[in-house]
Amino acid sequence: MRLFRHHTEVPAEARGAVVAIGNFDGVHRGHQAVIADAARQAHGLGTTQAVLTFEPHPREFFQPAQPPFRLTPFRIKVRQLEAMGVDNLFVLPFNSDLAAKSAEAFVVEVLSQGLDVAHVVVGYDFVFGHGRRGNNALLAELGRLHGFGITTVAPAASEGGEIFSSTRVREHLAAARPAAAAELLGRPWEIEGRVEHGEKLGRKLGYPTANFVLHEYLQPAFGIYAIKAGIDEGRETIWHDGVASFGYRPTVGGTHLVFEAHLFDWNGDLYGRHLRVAIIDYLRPEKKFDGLDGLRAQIDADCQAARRLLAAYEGPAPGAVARLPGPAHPASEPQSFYERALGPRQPSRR
Ligand code: RBF
Ligand code: MG
Repeated sequence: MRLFRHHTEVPAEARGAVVAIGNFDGVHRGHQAVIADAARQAHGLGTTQAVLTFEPHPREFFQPAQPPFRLTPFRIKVRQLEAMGVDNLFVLPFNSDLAAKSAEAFVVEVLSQGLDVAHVVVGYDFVFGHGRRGNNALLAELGRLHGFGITTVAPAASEGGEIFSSTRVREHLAAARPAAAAELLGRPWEIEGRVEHGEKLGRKLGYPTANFVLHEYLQPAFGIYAIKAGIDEGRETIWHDGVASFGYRPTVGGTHLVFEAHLFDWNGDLYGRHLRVAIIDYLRPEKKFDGLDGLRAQIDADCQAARRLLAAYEGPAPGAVARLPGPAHPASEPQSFYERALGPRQPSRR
């Protein structure tokens, strides 16, 4: 996959693609259907497929003060799309220039002149252009004018009858329903990052934890979770069962929010390592105990409960990727644009 951060001077081999457009936060099963449709049509037309998205998320641009809400921060989204087998990814900077572009200017300058799109695929609720005034009907009309077609992918629902939607996934996570979120995403929701130094109190408790800063990630419900933690081992991610706590740690008089994970059957030092934490199940809200003994006994019970739940888990695998239809796409060349732009690729294929 090649990553472009601009829509001008696009090389000939990346022009004329079938392009899926959207914010695609979460890259959930609805997004996957839109992108797969683009891949299928590209294959039929004998051209490349591409994804066009925006960074920051337009909502982050318009409402910078609102609490973090991202399901997939930029590099996580890039990795997911690359693992699916996307040919070309256009990530346009969402700035005042882009925000000021009318729907018509967006179609002419970006889609027609910039990318010379063969066809565009969008979700049913796609809106674009200044003031969000462009919708699918306008896109189709402008497409006719500029010589490309539009496919609007209808809303699709999970086996449980729930429409795939980023907002729905966020609601599930905020309401302590990680399994429901995973059903919409097609994989458990993940947080990943570099492990920070903690207070070392966990070690005294007998439960050393790896601490994370969530940065722009959505904050899930406070409480205790059963997790699978992914450690990068060369080209592979190895998943270990564990538990995590997200909250203020009232028992130890915590003053700030901490996300910390304890891995079963692991006794190495995780500090400074890159860790993925797939959130599988919710165990309970956090509580204030009278002392460390009460807390330790509760954590013992949490670990037992988590081991049972994780052993019986039958939902989508952590890090699951829905490969796109069509010809198999080679992984990026070493030192690709992707790696130059984002740093070394994290191995992600299962
Ligand atoms: N801290 C609390 O104050 N209340 C809790 O209910 C609580 N539950 C936890 C459950 C697990 C499985 C883990 C790993 C930690 C929990 N903690 C809780 C956080 C604990 O206080 C913390 O790990 C140590 O203070 C070290 O940072
Ligand atoms: Mg810790």
